[in-house]
Amino acid sequence: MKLSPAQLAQFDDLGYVYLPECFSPEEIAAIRRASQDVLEQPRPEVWREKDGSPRTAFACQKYNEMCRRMVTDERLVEPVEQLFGESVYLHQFKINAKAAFTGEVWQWHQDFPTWHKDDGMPDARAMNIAVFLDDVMPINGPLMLVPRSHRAGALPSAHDTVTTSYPLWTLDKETVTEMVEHNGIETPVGKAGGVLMFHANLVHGSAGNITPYSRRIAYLTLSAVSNAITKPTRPDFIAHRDFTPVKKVAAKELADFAKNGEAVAA
Ligand SMILES: O=C(O)CCC(=O)C(=O)O
Repeated sequence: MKLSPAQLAQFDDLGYVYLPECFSPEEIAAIRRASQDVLEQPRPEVWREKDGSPRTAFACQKYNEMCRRMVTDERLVEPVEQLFGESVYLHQFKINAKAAFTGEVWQWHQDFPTWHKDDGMPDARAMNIAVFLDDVMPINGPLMLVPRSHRAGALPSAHDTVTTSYPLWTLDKETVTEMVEHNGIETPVGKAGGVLMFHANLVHGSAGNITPYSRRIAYLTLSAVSNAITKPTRPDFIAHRDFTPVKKVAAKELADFAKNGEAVAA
């Protein structure tokens, strides 16, 4: 799946592009079952909020077949290859739960500074591509993006190990205020099955979820192969060390697996 010239222009201008209805309801139902399975597992890759509810399941492509298949799906891989003009490898895969009632905040940040400072990623030639597993609404902790903020490059950040269970290089209030004064805040919302791609230097965050509606999102972080990390300090399940180019497969493969499940796997 390639981005159209209009979508490429939007990505360049705003720093993100939202693609509705990329995955069918049947596929999403199967991915949701997979996410339920991985988020419930008591393993070091599954991080929890302070109250014990799941926050993030990292590297679930290594312990769930549906997640493994998502990593190679052409709908997710091809647009990123197109933007970088080369093959990509998987830097990270995660499912963020943002659970009903208890899902906590993601502080304001850009992704690249964390990848650069913690993993030794050379350039902002990587990005998150998010698959909405639930309907993302204005009320259940949607991603909040500051459009055009990617043009500012990597902004000064501080290591926050206190606010949530997940350490992150975050932006201070003054920086966020200045960015927002110029550009505002946008919240791409939409039905489960939509896909959101955003630039590694786009300022973003999300509020807590006190609604009865969970807001699960799966994220592939794909990096240009020429941009492999050089000094990883985080565990392999957070910053992968396998820089093999992802070999994309046709969307039909995942659709068939969602339909026939174990029969196909066997
Ligand atoms: O899922 C969210 O609300 C935010 C996740 C995020 O910003 C990240 O993983 O960098």
